[in-house]
Amino acid sequence: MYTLGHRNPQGIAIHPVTGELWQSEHGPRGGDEINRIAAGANYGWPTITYGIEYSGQPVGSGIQQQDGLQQPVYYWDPVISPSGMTFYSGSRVPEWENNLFIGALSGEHIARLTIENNRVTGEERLLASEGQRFRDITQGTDDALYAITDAGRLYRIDRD
Ligand SMILES: [Ca+2]
Repeated sequence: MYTLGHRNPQGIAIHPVTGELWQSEHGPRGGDEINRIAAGANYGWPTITYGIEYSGQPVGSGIQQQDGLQQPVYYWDPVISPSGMTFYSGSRVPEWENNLFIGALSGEHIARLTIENNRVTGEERLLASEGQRFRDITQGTDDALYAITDAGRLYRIDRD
């Protein structure tokens, strides 16, 4: 086993500069996470979470932090249901360099996260007007991004 304490992992991607593994997962209500993965670490579920049960009750003892358990890099409240994700390492859109792009299912958009020193410094929502559940996203050999939806659509995304 490499890591533990994940709830509902959905996406995985390698940071183009650090080479580290990043991961998305669905939390309970208010607890969707992005995590930076380190071998042997425990990511906390079900002991710590920023979410609550869908019934409105706390999860376990309702704590968000505990020694020895990893904090997420980022979490969403309200949730967006993050799914597949990729870092951008292309040259077509320079301002996207090393940003993290994540498909959102219930959120129905592509989340673009800017990251500095392993912390999220900004979030933009792309294609939010499309009304699509975005399932996965990857970078093409043309340095555009390609995203697929549960409805069977494929989107090509760039900033031309
Ligand atoms: Ca966690």
